[in-house]
Amino acid sequence: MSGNDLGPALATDDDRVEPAAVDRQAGFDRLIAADERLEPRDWMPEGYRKTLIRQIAQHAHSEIIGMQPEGNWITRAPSLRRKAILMAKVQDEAGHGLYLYSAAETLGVDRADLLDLLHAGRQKYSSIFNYPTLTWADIGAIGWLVDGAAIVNQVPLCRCSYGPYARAMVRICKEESFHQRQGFEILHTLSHGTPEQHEMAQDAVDRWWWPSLMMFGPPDEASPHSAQSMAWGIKKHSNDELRQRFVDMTLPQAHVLGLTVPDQDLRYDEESGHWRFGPIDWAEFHAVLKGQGPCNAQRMEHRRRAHDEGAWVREAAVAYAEKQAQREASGAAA
Ligand code: BYC
Repeated sequence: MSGNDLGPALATDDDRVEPAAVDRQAGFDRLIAADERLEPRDWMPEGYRKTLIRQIAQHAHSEIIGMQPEGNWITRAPSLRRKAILMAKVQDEAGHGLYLYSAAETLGVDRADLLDLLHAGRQKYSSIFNYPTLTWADIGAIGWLVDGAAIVNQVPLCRCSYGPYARAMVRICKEESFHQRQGFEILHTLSHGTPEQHEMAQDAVDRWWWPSLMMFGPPDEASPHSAQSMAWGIKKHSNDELRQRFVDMTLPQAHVLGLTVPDQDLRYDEESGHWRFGPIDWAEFHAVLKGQGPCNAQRMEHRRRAHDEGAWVREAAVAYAEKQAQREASGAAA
């Protein structure tokens, strides 16, 4: 007897699952095509979820490791005003880490596990934080260049396809704008101060310029994740596009500061309206990613130690939450 003799084939379990999966994928594709936001309750492909966890976790790790180079200058800030501002900025970075770990947790991961991955060297943080802060002017250069690069990279993320990440970025970007201005103001003061102060500002910019350009990631042709992340609306622009936008935005500001950037090949291209810059040392970038930057070992050692020393705070928080839950349960029972 042939199958046809039985009339329409009976639906199997597989047949029933198949249309639902197709519908879910189609729903996801529609949201992405319409440039709408996905929320944690929405179905999403596993690759999309994993990509977001990778990027948001790396971003969160960068925020908390990023507290170290600046924290290095809190006790040595040149005035009470500068100290208060720097402390507020470093606290903001901790807050950014918290929003981002919370955003990652909406994807079904635990913050504690993400931190374990960072400490085991299995998740990355931004290359930029593996450089030392040698003088007070470095605090200005970080604010102006590093936070400036962060803004250019992160403003488009406010419109990314995953709602919790996009919303976290809105607040982070507002705070980053203030950070960038305070860095600019530090450098402006130094640059227009004594010749020694000017020299110190120039030296800091010379050291932070190229690492800031590397923050945007490898060139487009060597960026394995960009194409898929852009198709999913996680990234809105390519690494090279954002790097160019940063250079175009920053060079007029360097002029106002009275400082230069260390690039012999730099020239303004009238036709395109863009600043053309010289080759980036990608060997240095890859070495830093492999753990061979000037401060990788120090940053990780400090982070692990801070984590271990904070164990009692986490234990106390858990004990307190358990006590509250017990009180509520016994209150409800009474
Ligand atoms: N450093 O295919 P690609 C801040 C990795 S916080 C280290 O282009 P993707 C601040 C990349 O992860 C600043 N690793 O990747 C805080 C990937 O490795 P895996 C942090 C880098 O994800 C405190 C591989 O290279 N900002 O501003 O499409 C104080 C291939 O790259 C870097 C964010 O995290 C790097 N620079 O694009 C002050 C923003 N670049 O995962 C300031 C959010 C690339 O395959 N993240 N890699 O092992 C992004 O926008 C994107 O993840 C990136 C990279 C543009 C960074």
